[in-house]
Amino acid sequence: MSVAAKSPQLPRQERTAEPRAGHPLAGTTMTGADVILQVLADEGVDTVFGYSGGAILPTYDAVFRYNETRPLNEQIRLIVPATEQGAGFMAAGYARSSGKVGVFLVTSGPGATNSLTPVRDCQADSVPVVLITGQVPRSAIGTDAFQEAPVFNIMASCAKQIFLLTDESKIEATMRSAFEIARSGRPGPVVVDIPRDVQLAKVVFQGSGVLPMRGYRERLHEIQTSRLSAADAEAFFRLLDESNRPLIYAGGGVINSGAAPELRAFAKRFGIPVVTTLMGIGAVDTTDEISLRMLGMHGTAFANYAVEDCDFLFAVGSRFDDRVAGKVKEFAPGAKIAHLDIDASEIGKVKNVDWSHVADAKRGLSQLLKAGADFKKDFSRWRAYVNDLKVRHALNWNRESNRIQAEYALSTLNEITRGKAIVSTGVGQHQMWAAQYLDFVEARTFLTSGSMGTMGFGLPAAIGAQLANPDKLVIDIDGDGSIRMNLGELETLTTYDIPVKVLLLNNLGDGMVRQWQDLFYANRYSGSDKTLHKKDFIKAAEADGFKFAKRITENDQVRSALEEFVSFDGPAFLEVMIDQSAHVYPMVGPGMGYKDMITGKYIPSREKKPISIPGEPEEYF
Ligand SMILES: Cc1ncc(C[n+]2csc(CCOP(=O)(O)OP(=O)(O)O)c2C)c(N)n1
Ligand SMILES: [Mg+2]
Repeated sequence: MSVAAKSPQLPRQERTAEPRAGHPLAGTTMTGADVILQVLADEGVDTVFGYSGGAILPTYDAVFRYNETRPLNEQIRLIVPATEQGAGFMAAGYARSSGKVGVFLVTSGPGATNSLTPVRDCQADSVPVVLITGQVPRSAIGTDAFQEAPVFNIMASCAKQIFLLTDESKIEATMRSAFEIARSGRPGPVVVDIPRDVQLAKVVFQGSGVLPMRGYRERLHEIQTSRLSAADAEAFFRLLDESNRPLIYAGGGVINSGAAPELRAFAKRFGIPVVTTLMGIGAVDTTDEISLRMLGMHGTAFANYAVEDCDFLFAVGSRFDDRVAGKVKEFAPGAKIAHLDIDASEIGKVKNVDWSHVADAKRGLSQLLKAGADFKKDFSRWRAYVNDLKVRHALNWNRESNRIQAEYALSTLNEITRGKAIVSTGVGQHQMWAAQYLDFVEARTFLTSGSMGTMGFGLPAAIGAQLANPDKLVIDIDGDGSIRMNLGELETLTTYDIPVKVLLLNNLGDGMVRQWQDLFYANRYSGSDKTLHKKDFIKAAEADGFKFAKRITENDQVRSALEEFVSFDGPAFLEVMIDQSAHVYPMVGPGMGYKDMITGKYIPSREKKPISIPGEPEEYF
């Protein structure tokens, strides 16, 4: 019998990650695998995503035994995906939507290598996860043993930290430290590689203790206690005072540090409009007047014009990446720049700045709010100006076509969900349209693979998010190419009866690739057209046990189908056949400045631009 709860929606006990004084099990002798489980329990883990195999079997057995003696609401729920990549993205979706550390547990060799993509994805987007990989026994390491892979070497270049646990007496401290490292500072993935015989070894459980890691903790302490000097505070408010057109550019760091309330308070207090990165979506309520939505390659025209026009740009938890500042010299050309970030190595990495402060966004913004208590300057003319930009250059699409436009489907969905749903996405046009057309009232409600841009992220991430948020509406907005990559996870949804809603925007191909081929490769659709592909997604969903699986092809079906889909009690699958030839606009071409942004046919541009982007594209995706 599986220990995976058939009904994962049962209320879970609130678990805390507080270190315990006098652990009840301290002094007990147990196997390494039991120690792993006990640390997971102590860390407040309620769900583990994972796939079993020889080298991790002792730990899977420990999961079974741990749960066997406990009531359902105290068990560590085990969710078995179709592939380890799925498990990793489920853990990531769990972590991104809840702020808690996501955990996945896989076997050696192929289990570990299948986990690499989510590990790199979590590192690139600063997502806290712990991956436990089984390894071949110590005596076999380096012999090309069955299912051996050099996990340490592979993961070392992709994870925030990797441990190869060769000493059973360090299992407990290493596991606790893995959680500490994953969630502290700039969050990220930590991999613990544990040989099979180490899992089986007997050790005495201590009930507390972490690895020394002096340097790491000292750096952390410095950041956690960093002060904003009077001189730095004064310099910041001098820049703000000299400015007439200030703008906040908020990134994923705001979400990660739980600083959305502080950012909102800061923006309101000083009356400064906010643009966010893809990762920063939800840092401010997108329906708020202060929000100019997303900037960058497919940002709103009004956000990008505001960046062009601002004279002071305050970057918070954002890093001037190439999807935002494709042409660094031309990014925010007229602005003085201030940068608040937890990671000192991000300051000045891409763009020289006039002011900087290393702190987590929550702390840094609180410090600035306090320091600026007496600051007074009226930016209402600038706000009126950007509000005008919003009206003049509003998002818009082809409303004449009789083919369904993704923008129409998403706007209609937005009218139904009103920014309250948790949304995950694949990667491609549908991802950008979701970022543009959906509202997000709260932080941690838009889950997307930002930096890596990993197709296949959406479906497993939605599963993880739903398990972390059983009472919320969770929607995976996916593309036909992206969903194919982890289509096996449809069955995971129905197996565990997880009520995720899967909205497939099917344009019969890799739309974003096609868009670039239209713009830069003279419409040569090399490898991107899937018109002749045979997949019947509805049959696939039905075969996997979906009770709601529908396809729509006409505009007049959109609203009622979406309403039915969203309110369906249980997993639901809706395929919307959308216009294959549509492009995402606005678009700032790769390596281009915002002044070269093209807004397409339906969004008014303030400059006359050629319809296509001249110059050689760079291979970015
Ligand atoms: C794993 C992976 N392989 C390749 C790519 C390159 N890529 C970016 S978008 C895209 C097309 C995505 O197609 P689909 O999911 O159907 O989304 P659409 O653009 O059609 O909305 C591709 C192939 C990627 N981002 N990730
Ligand atoms: Mg597609």
